[in-house]
Amino acid sequence: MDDKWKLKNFERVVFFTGAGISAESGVPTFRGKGGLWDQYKPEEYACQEAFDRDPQAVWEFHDKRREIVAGCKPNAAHHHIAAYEKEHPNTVVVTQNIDGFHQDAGTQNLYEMHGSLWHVRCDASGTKKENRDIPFPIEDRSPAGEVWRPDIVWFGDYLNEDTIQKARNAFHASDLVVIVGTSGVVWPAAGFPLEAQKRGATLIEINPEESDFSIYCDLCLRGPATQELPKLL
Ligand code: BV8
Repeated sequence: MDDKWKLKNFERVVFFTGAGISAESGVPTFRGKGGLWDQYKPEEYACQEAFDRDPQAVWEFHDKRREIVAGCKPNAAHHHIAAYEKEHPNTVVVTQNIDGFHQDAGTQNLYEMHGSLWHVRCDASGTKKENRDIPFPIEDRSPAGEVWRPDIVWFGDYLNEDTIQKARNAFHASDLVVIVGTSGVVWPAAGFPLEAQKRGATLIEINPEESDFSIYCDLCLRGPATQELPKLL
């Protein structure tokens, strides 16, 4: 690989990550073989209507995901990114993942575009809190007497405005976006790397397979994140 792609040639790097960066930790991705959406329909287990209809079933699905994630840990790719940020404090990580592995690996400048498996919220009382119980104590009620909802951005949910704005500013200020382990099919998150490119940023993709980003990328490293990421360091 040409030396020009190495991170040392860039000033302001954004890592944009999806489920693929946690695949080598043992956490299932969404699409592709064995993907989560193969076994569970998001409209039945991961959307506001399903939660309003049957909060118990939605929490059982998310308890299963908590159990899987709790049995896994960040892999070398998460740790490489956290170590790079220690040396280069203006690095930003924008993730679509909800597993918390970037924080566990030590990443500080992080935006979780789709929320967190370890936070719950009540829209009626406008409150949110961290909770790591497995199973989630669904009998606990919020200050408004409601069942706490996973603080996750489901299909049809609006993303958090403040998070979007801060993430967008980071993309617009970047000169390199490293896209790690995402199919690029979910919007509006998928649009951000392209906005960065329009403003002159270089796009590098790390993914064993083609994604919706591939045709836009300046470089595609076709392999697993733990193998390909070190090539940029
Ligand atoms: C919204 C919850 C406003 C979290 C998820 C514009 C155009 C088209 C559609 C829309 C649009 N705007 C809105 C929509 C609708 C919708 C959408 O994007 N639909 C798509 C599917 C067409 N978007 C929304 O609803 C968003 N809300 O826009 O609000 C609004 C409101 C109402 C009406 C209109 C607009 C909310 C989107 C958030 C949805 N939440 N999940 C969770 O449960 O985890 S989606 C889910 O997909 C996850 O969040 C996940 O993060 C996201 C993206 O998936 P990936 O991370 O990319 O994972 P995937 O499995 O797809 O790919 C893994 C990749 O890794 C693969 O490429 C694989 O090859 C690679 N890989 C595998 N192993 C490795 C690897 N890579 C590296 N190393 C490895 N070892």
